Amino acid sequence: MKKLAIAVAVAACAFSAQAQLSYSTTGTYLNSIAGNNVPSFSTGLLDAQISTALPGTLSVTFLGKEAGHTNLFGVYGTTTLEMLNNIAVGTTQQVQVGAGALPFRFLDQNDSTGVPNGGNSPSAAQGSYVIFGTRAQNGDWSPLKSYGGGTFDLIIGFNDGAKVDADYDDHVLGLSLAPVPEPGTYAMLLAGLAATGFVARRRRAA
Ligand SMILES: [Ca+2]
Ligand SMILES: [Ca+2]
Ligand SMILES: [Ca+2]
Repeated sequence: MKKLAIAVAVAACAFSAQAQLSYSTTGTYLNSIAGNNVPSFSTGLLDAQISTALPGTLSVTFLGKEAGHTNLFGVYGTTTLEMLNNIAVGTTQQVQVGAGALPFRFLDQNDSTGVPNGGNSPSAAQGSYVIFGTRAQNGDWSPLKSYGGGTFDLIIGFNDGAKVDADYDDHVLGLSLAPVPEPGTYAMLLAGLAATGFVARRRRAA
């Protein structure tokens, strides 16, 4: 019974270890983002593709904006989420997504400037987003996880189509994924448990 408990714990750990959103490093690192007010982060990875190894529930939290334009963050997964930048800070909504690249896009509703996940804006300024991060002394870059009392897998910010700045604070969001096991994952977990039980019984019999 002890071995069974250990097997379950190991399986659960292996599962939760995959519970984060990942990002490609093919985007452009911005080492100084001028005028970012919400939040006052200065380093970001531009237009990197965000993905997940597992399907699950994506939680999207609105962290704020400094923008005259109305911007929309949409996720078009198994279900749909559309969040504007004129709602109460701290609002969290959820959407179901499959495995792979997150099917999201930002859209500036005033001038129809926008960007999909991993889209590279030719201007690298208007209509693009960053993943906020920090740079260690050895040069390693890592994404920021917390802001405003919340903890997230990734924090992203959109620079909308207003051609006055590149501050990436026009629609700021915290993203977190809670994976939902696929039927195949349950089957593998059950098969593993059955095998563990079989070995335990044989040992007792011997
Ligand atoms: Ca600003
Ligand atoms: Ca702004
Ligand atoms: Ca801006």
